Amino acid sequence: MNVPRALTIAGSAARGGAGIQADLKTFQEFDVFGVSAVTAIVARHPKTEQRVFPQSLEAIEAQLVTIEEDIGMDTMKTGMLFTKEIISFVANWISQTDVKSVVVDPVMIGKMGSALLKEDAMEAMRSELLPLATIITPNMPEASYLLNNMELHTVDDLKEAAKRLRSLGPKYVLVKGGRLDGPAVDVLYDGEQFDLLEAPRIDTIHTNGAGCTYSAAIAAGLAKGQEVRDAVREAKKFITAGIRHSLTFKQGVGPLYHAAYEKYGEIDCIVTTEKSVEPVM
Ligand code: PXL
Repeated sequence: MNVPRALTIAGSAARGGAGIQADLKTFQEFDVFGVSAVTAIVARHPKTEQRVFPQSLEAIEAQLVTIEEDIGMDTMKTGMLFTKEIISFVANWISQTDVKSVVVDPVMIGKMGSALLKEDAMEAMRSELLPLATIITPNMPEASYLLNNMELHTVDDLKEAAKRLRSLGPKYVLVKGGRLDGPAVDVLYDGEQFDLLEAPRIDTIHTNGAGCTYSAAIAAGLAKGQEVRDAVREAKKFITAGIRHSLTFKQGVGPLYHAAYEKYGEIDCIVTTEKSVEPVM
C-alpha cells in the first residue's frame, strides 16, 4: 500500500507544538506519511542557558540520504534552518532532487523568544532558498526582515510585500496577517492574482506552532495533489481551528491543537480574489 509522503526539514521543538513535532502531527491529521530531517534541537538548558543545539551537516545529510533511498517524498517543507551553512546545504540538496513542490517557511524567531535563524543567514535564505520555493509563508516580521525592514501595518502593505517577495523567485507568496489589527487576513499572491483569506481573530496568546502547522498543512495538501490555492485554503481552516482550541499545559505560550479541525469541524474562512493591476510599461 502507498500513501502520499511529505518531508519536513526543520528544528525539533521539545515542547511539542512547533517545529518537526508540529509538522509530523499535521501530516498525520491529513493522512500523509511524514518523514523528517532535524536541523537543530530547540530546548533550554537550565544551567548553560543554551537554547539551540544545531546538528552537524553530516547528521543532516544522513537523514536526507536515508529518506531518499528508503522512502522518497511527494513534497517537502523547510522550517528552522538556523545557519547559512545549513541553508546552503539544504538548497543545494533540493536543487538535485526531483521533488514536485517545496514549501519554505522562513522561520526566524520562535514564540518563546528563541532566535531560530542567525543574522548572517538571511542573505542565503533570500538568494539560495527562496528561488527554489513553490510557496513561501512568511509572517509579518519575517516578510519585513526579508524586505530590509519594510514597514507592514495594513492589508495593502501585505499585498505590496507579497509582490516584492515574489520578485525574489518563489512561485507563490503567502504573507500571513496574524499580527494585523482586526481579522487575521493572509495574502496569497501568484504574480497575477491576490487571494485574501480572512478568518476571525481568536483572542488568545496560545498560538505556539501556528506558522509551522500552517506550512505543514499546505505541504500535506500538495502531497495529496491539491492545487496551491486549494491547499492554502484548507490549511487556513486547519490552523484557525487549531488556534481556537489551543492547549494550555504548565507554562509559556501554549500550542495549537492539531486534532481540532478533525474533532470540532470547519471554521468559516472568507476568501476574496482580486486581479493584480500592474502598471503598463
Ligand atoms: O514556531 C517557530 C518554530 C519553528 N521551529 C522550531 C521551534 C519554533 C518555535 O518554538 O521551536 C524548532
